[in-house]
Amino acid sequence: MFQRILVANRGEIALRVFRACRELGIETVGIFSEADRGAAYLELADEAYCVGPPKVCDSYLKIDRVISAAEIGNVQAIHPGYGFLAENAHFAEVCRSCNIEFIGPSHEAMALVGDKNAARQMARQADVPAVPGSDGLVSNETEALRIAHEIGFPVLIKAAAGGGGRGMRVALNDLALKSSLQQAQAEAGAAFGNSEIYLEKYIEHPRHVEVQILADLDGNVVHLWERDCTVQRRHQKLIEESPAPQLDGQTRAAMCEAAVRLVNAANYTNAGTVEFIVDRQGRFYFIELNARIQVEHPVTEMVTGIDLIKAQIRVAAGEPLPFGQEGIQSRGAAIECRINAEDPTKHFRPCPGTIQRLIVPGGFGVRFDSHVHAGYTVSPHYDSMIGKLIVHQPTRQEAIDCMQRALGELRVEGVRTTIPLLKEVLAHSAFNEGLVDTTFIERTWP
Ligand code: MV4
Repeated sequence: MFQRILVANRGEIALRVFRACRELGIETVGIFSEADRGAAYLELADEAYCVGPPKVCDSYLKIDRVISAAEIGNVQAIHPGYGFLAENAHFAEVCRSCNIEFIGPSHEAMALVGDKNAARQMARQADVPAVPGSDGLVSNETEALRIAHEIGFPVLIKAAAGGGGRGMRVALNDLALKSSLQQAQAEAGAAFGNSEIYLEKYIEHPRHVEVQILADLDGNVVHLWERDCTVQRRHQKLIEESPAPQLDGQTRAAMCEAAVRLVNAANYTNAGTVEFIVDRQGRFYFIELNARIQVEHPVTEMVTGIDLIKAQIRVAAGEPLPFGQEGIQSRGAAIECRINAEDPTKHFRPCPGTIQRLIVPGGFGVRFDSHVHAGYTVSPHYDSMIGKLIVHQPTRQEAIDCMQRALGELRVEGVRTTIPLLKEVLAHSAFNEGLVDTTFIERTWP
């Protein structure tokens, strides 16, 4: 097992990894930018090094500085968290070349699943349902029009190097497809340095359901059931839950088994999330494989009782998974609300500033993962999430009631937050009936 781990991240996920390491008896090295110097959560690391000025491109994303901190800190492994360098295959490769374990998949598997077209091809080979669409990349108009007529409009043009909602354009007819094609290729080239695109049938008003996976270095792959992340705005998730409401047992089992097949086919190891969309007829389609631990991992931890961060560290240290598939039961219902320092009345404009007063809820089945405290200044340099409120109860209704009670207790004074909107969503009949789709927020709160 590792003696020391560097956590190449900040905020609540850095704190989450510090905590898991402390419990495993592993020392931790933190990194911080000038904007995070002195932040309270860094005190929970054994030591911490400054990697640069506030801007992420000059600090948290500077591979040479992160590696230097790892060398100075004399660590055996690096946990990347999510975002930042978590899905940067080059960073994972640099770690390996410096004899530092990267706590995540191999850089080969990361690069493979990072190519959304290659991942789609692999899904089809692994008999995982993919959205009807092109059989590989599409380069010219003629080909695109032929495929569009085969699958029917509307179609989605997707960038192979995109993902997470980036590099996607909907085309409703031939004319739109012709003009969107060039624009999509140009945008993808500019944004990702890779203008390759592919086509998919646009599944309208889908639900967004993802399956948590863990795979060790001995070829054991298990799923830890699903999370429904449909309540989101502009690809920013607001509420996540498990089990997914309105998903019948057969579909759930088929989706989880498909996720395991795909992870096996990709030779993927450590934690990952296989993302699907579900259409209104209840059919599910593979979309992409996220090669990182996700913000919403606590939802799965609550219903399965498994600490995913500890599991990641153990797998990276070469330990076999301590459980088989039959040992992973999902119990009760868990919901997570992301608490962002944003103003819902001003188009979710980020609201940096100093938290004057913080009152955190508690009680049976309530968890609050956050790095903030009274006096903490929310920086404008980083994303606006200041914490995650998670509840776990025997049933979904009790979880909703518990979340409403906990949101009622949560006080964040000094910055505007998404708490008022979250309360409204949880009170909405469509949410209570589990009948929302990915356009719910934009449609209901235009
Ligand atoms: C789709 C889709 C509908 N049809 N693909 C969004 C980001 C990435 N995770 C994949 N995503 C989607 N891919 C096809 N063929 C719907 C989504 C989608 C979505 C799209 C627009 C607005 C919000 C969305 C939220 C989740 C998924």
